[in-house]
Amino acid sequence: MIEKIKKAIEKIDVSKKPIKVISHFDTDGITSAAIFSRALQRWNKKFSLQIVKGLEEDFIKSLPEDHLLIFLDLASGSLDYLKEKKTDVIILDHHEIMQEIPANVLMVNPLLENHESVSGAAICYLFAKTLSEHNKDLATLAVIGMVGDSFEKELGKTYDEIIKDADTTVKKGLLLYPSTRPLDRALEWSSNPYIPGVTGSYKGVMELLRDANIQKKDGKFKALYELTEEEMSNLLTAIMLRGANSKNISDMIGNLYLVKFFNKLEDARELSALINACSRMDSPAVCLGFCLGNKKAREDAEKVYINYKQHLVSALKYVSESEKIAGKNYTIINARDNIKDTIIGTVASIISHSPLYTQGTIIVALAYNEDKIKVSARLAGKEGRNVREVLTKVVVPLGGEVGGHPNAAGCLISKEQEQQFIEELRKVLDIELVKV
Ligand SMILES: [Mn+2]
Repeated sequence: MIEKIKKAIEKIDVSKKPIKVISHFDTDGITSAAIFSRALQRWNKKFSLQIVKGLEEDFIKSLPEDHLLIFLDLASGSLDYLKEKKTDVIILDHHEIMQEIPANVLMVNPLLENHESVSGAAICYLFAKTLSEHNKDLATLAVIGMVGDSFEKELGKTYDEIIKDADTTVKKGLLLYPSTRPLDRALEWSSNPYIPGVTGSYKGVMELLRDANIQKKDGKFKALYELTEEEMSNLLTAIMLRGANSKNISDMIGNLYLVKFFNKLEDARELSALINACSRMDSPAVCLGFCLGNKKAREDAEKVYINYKQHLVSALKYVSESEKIAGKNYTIINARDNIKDTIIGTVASIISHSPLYTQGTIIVALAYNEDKIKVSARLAGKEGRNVREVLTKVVVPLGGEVGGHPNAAGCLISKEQEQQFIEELRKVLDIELVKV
């Protein structure tokens, strides 16, 4: 992959056109954009940057052809549209390549050359480091992108190098964040995992810590990463007894990644959650500034993060109180303008883990996005129907496309199709039920 990166560097260096960089709005995309733009800046290259939710055909059509176009953490699935552009295109991405690579596109993608799988931010980091060893300070952002896209489960050589470059402390423990803050606060705010009776209840937190035999020291609780092995194991047992997310023990144990950020020890998962939150609250510029070490952006980002958590809580409250369309094995929640399209997927995920829905229930949630509707489908529990297939059956005849996985999928439909979509969806869900 380094050979391809060198080609990209050469192409950027000789190009006479101004550079336009386009990146994805999730944590991996934002950290990719931060690494890449800092590297270009240090290289004295002029560029503009845009953060997008996705690549629609019309958007690609509107991109200027008198620019060199560079895509980060997306575009591997949009090659047929990019083929039509009368300009050079460079893609640094890790998603599946859906069409043939056109002549005007230089693709840097680990899937293309049997490279270990890495996130977009890791590819951008390799680009930056190949440009100059001085860019090694950007490795921390690549670690945040890694946990943002959940790449930390099986790490290969590239990540060993990145983790070392970032001076990361890796510690085995309970996957609860932020692991660097007093335990009582981390537990009270924990939505992933959601711990029944504990999340959102300080009284519940105190009972849990008492059961785990963890006491205050010098007036405050230790942070998770400071716990002894015995304390960690007691805490895990106490959480399991409360039926958290009905996840099994192995899912709740993993590596904590502690990095230095703004000269403080921080949990990479918490930084990832904060960046993700800002972007979803329509403040991508704030989290980009945060990633680049801007103090004012940091203050703003923390405010937006609190706002996001409150927004999520009220969205969950809305769902619990609103009228739903319920069938035997499914629930459809049409939130319209009551929940932001950018968090509807998160809301659907959280409720699919809640004990209110039995294993195998399909949850479909809809939220408006201007003249479109964002649809998110989730399967409660681990076994049941393939929700991507269910959505595909409904959406393809309406002219849409479905992305995702068998247990979590989504799509975009137009607002005019709202009623038709819901009717067709109910038909498909009811018919599927008869078959079962
Ligand atoms: Mn990514």
